[in-house]
Amino acid sequence: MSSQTRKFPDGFLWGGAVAANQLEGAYQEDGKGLSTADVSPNGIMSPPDFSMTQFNLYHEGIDFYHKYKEDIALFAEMGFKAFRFSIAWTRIFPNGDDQEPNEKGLQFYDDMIDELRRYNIEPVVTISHYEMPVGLVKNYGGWKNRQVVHFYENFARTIFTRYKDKVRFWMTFNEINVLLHAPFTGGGLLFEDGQKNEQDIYQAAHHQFVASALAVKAGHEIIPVSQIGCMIASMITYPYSSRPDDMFAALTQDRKTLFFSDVQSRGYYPTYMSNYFLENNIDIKMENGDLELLQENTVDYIGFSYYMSFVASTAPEHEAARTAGNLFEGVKNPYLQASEWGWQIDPKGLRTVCNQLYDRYQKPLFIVENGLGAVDKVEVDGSINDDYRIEYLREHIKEMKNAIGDGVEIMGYTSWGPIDLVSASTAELKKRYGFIYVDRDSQGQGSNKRIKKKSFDWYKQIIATNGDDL
Ligand code: BGP
Repeated sequence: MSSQTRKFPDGFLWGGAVAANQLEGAYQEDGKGLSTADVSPNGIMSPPDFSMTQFNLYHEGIDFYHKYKEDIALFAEMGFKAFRFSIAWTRIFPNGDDQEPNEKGLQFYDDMIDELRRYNIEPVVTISHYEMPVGLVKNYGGWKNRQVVHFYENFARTIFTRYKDKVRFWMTFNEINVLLHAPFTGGGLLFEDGQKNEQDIYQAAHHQFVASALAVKAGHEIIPVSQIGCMIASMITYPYSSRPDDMFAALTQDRKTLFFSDVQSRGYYPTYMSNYFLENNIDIKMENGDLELLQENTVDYIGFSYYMSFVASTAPEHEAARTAGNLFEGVKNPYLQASEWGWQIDPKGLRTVCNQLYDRYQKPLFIVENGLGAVDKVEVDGSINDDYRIEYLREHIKEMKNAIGDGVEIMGYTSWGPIDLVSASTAELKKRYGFIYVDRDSQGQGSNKRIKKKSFDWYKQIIATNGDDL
């Protein structure tokens, strides 16, 4: 492949990505209401604690709410072109169904966005990232209730209108497909018997599709230059062997993910899913006009996160291993190493995913999360030598570059957690992703001081050379 085709385009959006609930803290300040993250002390895969008796690190985050100027200055020093963050719904509508937005919440993001723009950093906003007002869970039952669509649309319209001159890039829901795996975090869903119930999950998904389409419609009206994307957690699945049954199992597993981007990007329910609903007695209630709305308001780009790949096997001896390893389920891939948390490291998988998504949708891709969660050690001299993180990122960026060489259109790359923040799956600060270390532990102890890791200068150099100097 010639180096001419393997080049990052001018204007490529290099940067980092975060979520409000994982770094802001200040969970009750300036009129903010309680969000689902505020009642999830053990992370996205665990049940909530509405009594709030347990210590919850999300309440404090890394205090970005007060320290954002200092942190953004560090991102600017690295040369960030883009910064992806979410707007906490509960700062704007504390209970979700409030008549008027909370001015102080709106002002916070105004100030934060202005700070980014001062450094020419493009804000990329996720409207909903793994949280919703607890009021919408308690009083409406979360996303299985159609009324929540209206509250979300109102929230989206409010922020489009407020930030219309400052924000072009938007995303409707973070990792929308994670609703299947973490229904409380993804959809505010609770099940009486504690057992996941697909009827409620897919009904909630339909409501989110409608809400997403309404947001795309409103966003395009209010901000004609806006680009509004979907965001999926990509979970590419390999067949364990060349047995045809394994191949089909991998295809079936992939469809659980791609279903979400299929609806948001192609604008209709794929037949494989409609048939699945029929066969499993899942009855999705739709309103007149829903299908037209989905069809007419598809997303402009495909945003996705990529951390690892998965394996499907139909061999009985692998059944036992299904829950081990990766975050959700899957068989161990004998060809791959894994992170300390069992996430299987697979840079080449990123190239494959890019090709797969681009073949399928023919829309620009935006890699909005990628990174290595690891335990970092502060040396006696205060340095943090995270060579393992550099290695992980370098290999992934190389494969992203190869995908560009394959002809895939990629808009940008925002690595996950450019500054250490609270982990979504563990609710701790042990699993770190940052180029910037935060002196704070999982109990919330520490000076909160920011320290540059070795990867800080490395990433700075990547951006300065637009990915030439890998
Ligand atoms: C994604 C989420 C993020 C983030 C990341 C890393 O699924 O969108 O919110 O946290 O994964 O996961 P973790 O923090 O569990 O290591």
